[in-house]
Amino acid sequence: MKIALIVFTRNERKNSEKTFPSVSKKIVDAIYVIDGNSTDGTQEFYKKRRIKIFGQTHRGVGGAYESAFANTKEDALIFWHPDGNMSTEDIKLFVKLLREGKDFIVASRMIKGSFNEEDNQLFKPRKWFNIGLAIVCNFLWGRNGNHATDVVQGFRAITRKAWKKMKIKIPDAIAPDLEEIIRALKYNVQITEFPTKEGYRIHGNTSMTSFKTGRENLKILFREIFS
Ligand SMILES: Nc1nc2c(ncn2[C@@H]2O[C@H](COP(=O)(O)OP(=O)(O)OP(=O)(O)O)[C@@H](O)[C@H]2O)c(=O)[nH]1
Ligand SMILES: [Mg+2]
Repeated sequence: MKIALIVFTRNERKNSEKTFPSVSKKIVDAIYVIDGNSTDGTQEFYKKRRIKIFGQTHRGVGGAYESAFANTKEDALIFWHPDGNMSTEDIKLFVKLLREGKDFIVASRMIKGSFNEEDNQLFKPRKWFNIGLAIVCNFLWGRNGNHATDVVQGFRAITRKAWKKMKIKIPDAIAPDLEEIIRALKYNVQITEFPTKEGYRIHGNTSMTSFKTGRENLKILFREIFS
């Protein structure tokens, strides 16, 4: 089985300088960047390191997923963001689980042994919203023990075979992570989770406000309920 690491970037040069050096290059067969028109030298950073970069035809992070599956040939893709949120150590765990035959793996920030960026706060609106989404999804579509605890986490690995089963042509620009989880539950793609410790974004701001992302996640949820 060939495995590729996919790095999603939009203006992540400064963060990439800090996080990318600790990615172990030998444990995957290839590394690709899907870049959403960065203007801060992100592309130059990866070009210098001989990493192949692809653009995207469709908008947002959803467009980045589409581009990743359309432009690569590897049997499984591990998705990683260089902004500081995602541990580089955990990439090894994804590789191990893929080699064991798992189809869809998520690094959960919601289970024992994990850490969510809001865990140090008393009020955790994003976390609570995500817990609510997970409860609804598992209730509506969880079958044969298949379920997810972190339905909006982008740190995940998906095999090409599973991707085809999920029947997503062009993923939603803003809420593709939830969309993929729902389709996996609907079409019986087994989800495997392990606990991860979420880091804080190092430089820059999120490309999506919580409100906008929350609203889009609800839109996807209702679309999937009524389709
Ligand atoms: N290819 C591509 N990457 C994107 C796009 N928008 C955001 N990204 C990248 O996707 C990853 C996730 O976006 P973030 O802005 O970090 O979203 P987030 O993790 O919810 O927000 P933070 O909590 O601020 O980290 C980052 O590595 C971004 O650089 C896009 O349109 N295309
Ligand atoms: Mg992030």
